[in-house]
Amino acid sequence: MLEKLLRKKKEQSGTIERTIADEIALLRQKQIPAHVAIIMDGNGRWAKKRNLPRIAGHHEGMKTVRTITRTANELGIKVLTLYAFSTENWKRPKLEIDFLMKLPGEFLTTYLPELVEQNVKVEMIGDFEMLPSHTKSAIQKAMEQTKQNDGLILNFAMNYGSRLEITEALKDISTLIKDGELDIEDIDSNLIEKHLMTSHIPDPDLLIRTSGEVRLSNFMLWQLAYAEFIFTDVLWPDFDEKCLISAVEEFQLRNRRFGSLEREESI
Ligand code: V07
Repeated sequence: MLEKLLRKKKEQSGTIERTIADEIALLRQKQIPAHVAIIMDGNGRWAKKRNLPRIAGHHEGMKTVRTITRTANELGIKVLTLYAFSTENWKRPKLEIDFLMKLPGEFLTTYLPELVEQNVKVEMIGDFEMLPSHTKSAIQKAMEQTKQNDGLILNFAMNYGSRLEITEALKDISTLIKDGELDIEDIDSNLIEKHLMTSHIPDPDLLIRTSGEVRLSNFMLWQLAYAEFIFTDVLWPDFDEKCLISAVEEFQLRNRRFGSLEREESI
């Protein structure tokens, strides 16, 4: 009742302020991107601005992963792929790598119960074997405990690099040809897709990169062929539910311009 009165008052004064829940309900009336992929950049910069060590930024970024996962789920997004660690990131200082490799364990100790409760399924793309064993077991446990869930797929790109992924796919296909199980004529984009790490999920409809950099940095090069790209200056630790909502809003505006045209035909 009080809420209703307050809203009326707001409406009369001309400042209709929608709640996050209202915004989400509105967005859900139009097309929601099935797969959103995010390059979570700007954690180091966030820390530097506050005279904190880089790892403090990574830790704060981990909290954003929780918020954005919850909001993505509420929006009805089916797959959220987050670039957590690239094949290039091994070049960073050892202490920073050691800290980063502890984050999956900490994230899952803190948030796995609520992921289970929210029907989220944890998955991973990337070279799993190269990860430290404590990182591997944390991720394995999360995948195991959420494998029955059929809500949002929270897909972490860990020790992932797109060129490595495509290289591995090429090797797999070549082996099949060498062994006589496949002919060169069988190679088409469908077949190549089947040998990528994302063979069971749709291509991203929307790519978001935070922190003002306008590069793909070896992220899902094949899969992003038709995605909408949104680059924002917001640093990842500051990226909140409103930022995700704005990005989906922007996606819907852009998509509307396609009309009935097929994406591929409208270049
Ligand atoms: C990492 C926090 C987010 C910003 C980007 C860099 C730092 C969550 C995870 C994670 C990964 C796998 C998993 C559960 C959680 C993570 C790394 C870095 C390496 F199963 N955040 N986060 N992993 N950062």
